Amino acid sequence: MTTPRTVLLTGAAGGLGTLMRELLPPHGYRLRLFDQRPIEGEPDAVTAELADTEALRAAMRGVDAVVHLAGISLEAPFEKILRANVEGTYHLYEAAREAGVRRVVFASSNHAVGFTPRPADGSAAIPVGTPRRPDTYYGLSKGFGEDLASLYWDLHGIETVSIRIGSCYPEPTTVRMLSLWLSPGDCARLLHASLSAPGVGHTVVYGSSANTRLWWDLSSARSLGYAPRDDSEPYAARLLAAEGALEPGNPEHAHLGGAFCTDPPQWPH
Ligand code: NAI
Ligand code: 15L
Repeated sequence: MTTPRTVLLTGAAGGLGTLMRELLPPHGYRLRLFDQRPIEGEPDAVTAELADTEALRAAMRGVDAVVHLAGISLEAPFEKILRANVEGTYHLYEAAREAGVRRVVFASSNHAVGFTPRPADGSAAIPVGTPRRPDTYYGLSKGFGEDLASLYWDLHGIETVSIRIGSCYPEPTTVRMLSLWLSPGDCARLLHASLSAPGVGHTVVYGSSANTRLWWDLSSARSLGYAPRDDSEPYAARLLAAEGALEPGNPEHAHLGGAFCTDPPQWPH
């Protein structure tokens, strides 16, 4: 597959979408933007819900690949998750199939495996093949997205890289994030690798920077050509002084998904 040039970026108005609108074009991509919310200063952006199949079909025309970030990104009532993340991702893949788009990058999440016990210091990193243990309906919907991607590869030959993103923000803001942080620059590098690597079929990868305190195995991401440049360690002393170390007896610290396993943050809308 040649490197795609025109990429449909769904969820372009969101936190990650806003960062990637700036950081993906330098890797050689022209972006078509899609979100249910309008984007200031972007008159050509498509403002529509994923449920609007006509708008999705139109947005997909002439596109080489899709980066699918749109959806509910926290916990929400099951019916809302069903509409945005389950049905919405299905509509996205159907529109891609109809338009002949051959590559999707799907924003999965650490919450697809959120109830996986946090590895103790010095123990082996969590492999990408670890059984899914969703911590929320939100995490469950990410597992569905991964399986949908697998189905569309086997049935229709659409390739997907499903990235189980850790925490992608300009800086890590909690001790947990020291292990899961994906810097925005590394996120753009991982998206580029996922868009341009040949023959990915359906590949699941973990998405984080080269953190000293990494909990999971980045080898499947590296096999796509991803070479992370950042490490959360420079933030460690300040965050540990403010919060203290993670405690094995604290339920919020016991699993990969952190507070999503105990008191998940709710989608506000
Ligand atoms: P966000 O909540 O800031 O952005 C999501 C965007 O999707 C919003 O602009 C929203 O308007 C749009 N959206 C939601 N439902 C929609 C629908 N039905 N139709 C059209 N647009 C819809 O989330 P963020 O942080 O930017 O995350 C982007 C993606 O990455 C999400 O899928 C999230 O689950 C995933 N992710 C993000 C992580 C992070 O650290 N930011 C970690 C793991 C996964
Ligand atoms: C996610 O999947 C969420 O979308 C994001 O808001 C963060 O909470 C992130 O996981 C995390 O686990 O830090």
